[in-house]
Amino acid sequence: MSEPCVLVERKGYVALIRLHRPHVLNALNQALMKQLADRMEEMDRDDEVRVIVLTGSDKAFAAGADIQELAGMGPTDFVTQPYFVDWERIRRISKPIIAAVKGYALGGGNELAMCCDMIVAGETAKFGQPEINIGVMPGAGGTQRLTKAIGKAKAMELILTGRMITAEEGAEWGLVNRVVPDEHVEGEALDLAQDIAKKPPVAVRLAKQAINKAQELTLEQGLQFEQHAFYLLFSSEDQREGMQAFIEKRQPEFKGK
Ligand code: CO8
Repeated sequence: MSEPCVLVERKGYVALIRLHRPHVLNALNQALMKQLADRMEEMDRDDEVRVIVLTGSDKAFAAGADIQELAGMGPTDFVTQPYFVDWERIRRISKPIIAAVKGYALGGGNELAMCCDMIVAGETAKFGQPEINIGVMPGAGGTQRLTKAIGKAKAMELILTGRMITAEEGAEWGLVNRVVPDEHVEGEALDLAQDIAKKPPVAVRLAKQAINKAQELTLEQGLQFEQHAFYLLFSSEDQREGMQAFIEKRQPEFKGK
């Protein structure tokens, strides 16, 4: 069995997943990505988990793909192994995922943070796509997600120069939701997660899906998806509970049904 490079803790309805390859700044090798996708799918199926927080260490969320592993690969290895399948599994997780980033989020590390739905960053965190410096370019969504997050001009600059940006710049540019002192990153991400965990879980999952559709579909298709998801929620107990609680002037208690 491969070494555990992903650790999981439960905090009520929140699962905290920690990347754990500290000797290489959490470089993302295939074993780590498979473990991460396995754990995330388990959490996605578990009714006792409503939100996932993904974090790394103080020094690095993740410093990118494992360059030692990449250096030995040929083009067909990406197909035969297959290298990107676990990224696709993570993209399909339906519960909200919050990245809690301290230290470096570079290359595949930044791409992984961008696979998450929100990013809480420490004030000394650094984000970037430095692949250009090692003769390649982003391969796990960097050119697409970064461009959607911060726009073409800034994405060009970051990807073509490989320069890192601070958490503050990331927040100004729309990549990062919140910047907090480093020691509060995990706490802040967990508070945000606990807040979302109190909301009706089915509505949360459908809202996540609908927001992601805004990145992929035309406005007309996106509006149609949104309306169908909205109608569907009227078959849920949580819709009745939410509206009844409002009318009775009490706090709702959502069950995820
Ligand atoms: N891969 C493998 N090992 C790494 C990586 C990495 N990406 N990053 C750091 N390490 C290792 C170092 O080799 C070093 O090991 P050792 O102690 O055995 O020499 C250890 O981690 C500590 O690193 P440093 O001594 O370099 O620490 P510094 O504080 O001096 O520097 C940096 C930190 C700036 C983060 C530096 O380590 C660095 O530049 N790392 C590489 C960053 C990078 O280029 N990332 C992009 C990689 S390519 C990529 O992500 C492609 C994505 C597309 C596919 C995604 C699939 C997963």
